[in-house]
Amino acid sequence: MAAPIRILTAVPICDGHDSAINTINLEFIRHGIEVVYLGYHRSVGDIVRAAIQEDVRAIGISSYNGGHIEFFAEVVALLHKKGAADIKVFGGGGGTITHDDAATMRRKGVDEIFFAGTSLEEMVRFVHQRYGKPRPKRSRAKTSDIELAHKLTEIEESYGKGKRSTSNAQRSTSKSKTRVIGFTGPGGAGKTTLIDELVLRFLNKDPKSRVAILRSMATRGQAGGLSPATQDCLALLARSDFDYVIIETVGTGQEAMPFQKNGIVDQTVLVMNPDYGSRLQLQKIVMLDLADIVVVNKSDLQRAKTAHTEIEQRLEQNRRAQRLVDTVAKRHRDSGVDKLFGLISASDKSKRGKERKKS
Ligand code: B12
Repeated sequence: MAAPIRILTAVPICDGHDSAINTINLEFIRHGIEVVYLGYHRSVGDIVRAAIQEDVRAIGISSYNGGHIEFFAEVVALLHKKGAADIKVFGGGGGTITHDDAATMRRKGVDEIFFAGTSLEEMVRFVHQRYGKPRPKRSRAKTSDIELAHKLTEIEESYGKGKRSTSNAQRSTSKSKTRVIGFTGPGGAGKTTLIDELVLRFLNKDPKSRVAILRSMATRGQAGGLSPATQDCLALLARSDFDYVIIETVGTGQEAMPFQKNGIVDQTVLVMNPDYGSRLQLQKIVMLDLADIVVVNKSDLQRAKTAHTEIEQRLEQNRRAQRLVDTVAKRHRDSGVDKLFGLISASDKSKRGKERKKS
């Protein structure tokens, strides 16, 4: 089976019109296109860096607030400068982008601009036809980011061609100095926001530290929250001199235990939303038995105190040294996130200490 087309979409800086792109994203996903949505108010630099790291085929930009001729052209120019000219650019923006503007934009390297009245089917057809062909053989990457991104794609695609998981991946990861931290939990619990806040703290503590985030890789049909290619991708990242690798699963269900079987992570964090229903629901959440740290995020919500007590009682049944932390990840400098960061770095120190003693 051909590998799914992966694209990145975004709305330019100083533009909050995200309603069109949200609809278009959903339609793309419904038609098997993998979409990495970067959000609105995004700079040229952010868009190009993410597109390179995610190794996408194309960038779709939705632009309403003007400046589109310059913005799209800067994206194309930066891609060229970074040696990533094989990533193409297309987009739209209602009546703001005129036909004359679109002609100028095409001359500056934009593949296509869609106007008001275009059907969603037409856009989906365009993406399949223009970006669906296998990539031509790519020349040697100019930067380590591009090289790493290409290798991760190769691994993902080898699984699409029927490759099975290997145990070598795990062995090579366990030898490396890289700490692997796995985040899981139901969709909407705030995993991504929490990871963003933790990464800020890692970088504040040591601006030179290298952090890789394997974030919600498309699972391509595999149940449980992780892509089948995760172990091999992780082994590659561990060999690529990162201090921390953070894996985030897609939103998982009650029976999911994404990290348990293969043992690829050093520490697991279960992120929960206080609104999980009745306390009986907690008995069914397998990760409550397995996680090293359980986080009740959104602890500013009314039900959070009750959730904390109920989860604490549930964890007591396990008689393990599990930790429970309350956070409000959307709040900068949240003391709960500081505490979580402390727990992660403390365990880091103790593990490194043990390794040093062993050697
Ligand atoms: C909805 C809307 C809003 C909503 C946005 C809600 C949201 N979260 O997106 C609200 C009310 C918040 C809003 C606010 C503002 N808006 Co407004 N808004 C619109 C409006 C009415 C519709 C845009 C829209 O979503 N259309 C629906 C989409 C699906 O259809 P479409 O635009 O025709 O797009 C087609 C194609 O272009 C294609 N397409 C679009 N994007 C992409 C991307 C890709 C990748 C692809 C493949 C295709 C594609 O898809 C559609 C297919 O048919 C337009 C007017 C208009 N008619 O365009 C003004 C408009 C864009 N807004 C405008 C302005 C000025 C503002 C404000 C600055 C107003 C103010 N002073 O506060 C603020 C700015 C907000 C901000 N933070 O940026 C101006 C922009 C003028 C300009 N560029 O010079 C417009 C043009 C209205 C006008 N005539 O003055 N706005």
